[in-house]
Amino acid sequence: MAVYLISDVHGALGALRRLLNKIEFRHDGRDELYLIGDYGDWGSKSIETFLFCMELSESPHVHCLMGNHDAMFLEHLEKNRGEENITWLKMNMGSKTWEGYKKLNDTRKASVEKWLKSLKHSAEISLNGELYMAAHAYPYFGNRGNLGEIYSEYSAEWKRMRWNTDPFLHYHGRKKYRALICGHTITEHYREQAAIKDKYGHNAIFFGPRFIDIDCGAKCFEYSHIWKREAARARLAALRLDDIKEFYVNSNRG
Ligand SMILES: [Mn+2]
Repeated sequence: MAVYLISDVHGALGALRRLLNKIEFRHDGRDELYLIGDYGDWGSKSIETFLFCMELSESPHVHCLMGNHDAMFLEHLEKNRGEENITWLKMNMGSKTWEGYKKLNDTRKASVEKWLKSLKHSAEISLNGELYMAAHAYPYFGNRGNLGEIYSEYSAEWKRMRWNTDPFLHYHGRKKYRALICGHTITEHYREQAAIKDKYGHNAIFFGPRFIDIDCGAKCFEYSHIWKREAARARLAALRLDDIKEFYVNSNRG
């Protein structure tokens, strides 16, 4: 058995398919897959990625978590239907997801909404006597001392970590988890903060003190000359938790 984690596909469906082939994911129950949020927005195949992941997660061995982009999509469906939610549609590139969604028939629309509502914010992974937590971003425990007072649950959950953050610092049971596996922040961010040398010449999985960030910037498509450098570094990554093996596919063409 092997446990794989992938995050922040952001509409790069071709890359996701290539990555699943590369890791030779076995759908027969011998492997487990955690997709830890942000399925759409940015990439051209946004709604298609949602539908693909929905279908994958019909298997009891595929577990999908909620990302901040998925939460914005759901919020738009629940509260802003028919109105412009500029934060999601424009600032977070949600318009592609929304345009794709509007073209679906009513049954599919309902199943997407139902699926979004069903997504959990975190999962526990037990492997070889160790316990890990998977969450899209910062885990929120509701008892985080000062942080719990300062931030609402919503903003605490989507908070960004720094390279030397212990995400379990304020958690009563901090000995419980070996590490958090998350996405949400493109790992180049930490590399620059921590002045870490470029391991591969492209974005790579970042290993923090008690967290592993696997968002390697698959959302960075070459929209313009401004994004050229980011697109060249963009990868979709998978982490095999059993032996901490890293897998990458180039994602800059979607
Ligand atoms: Mn993201």
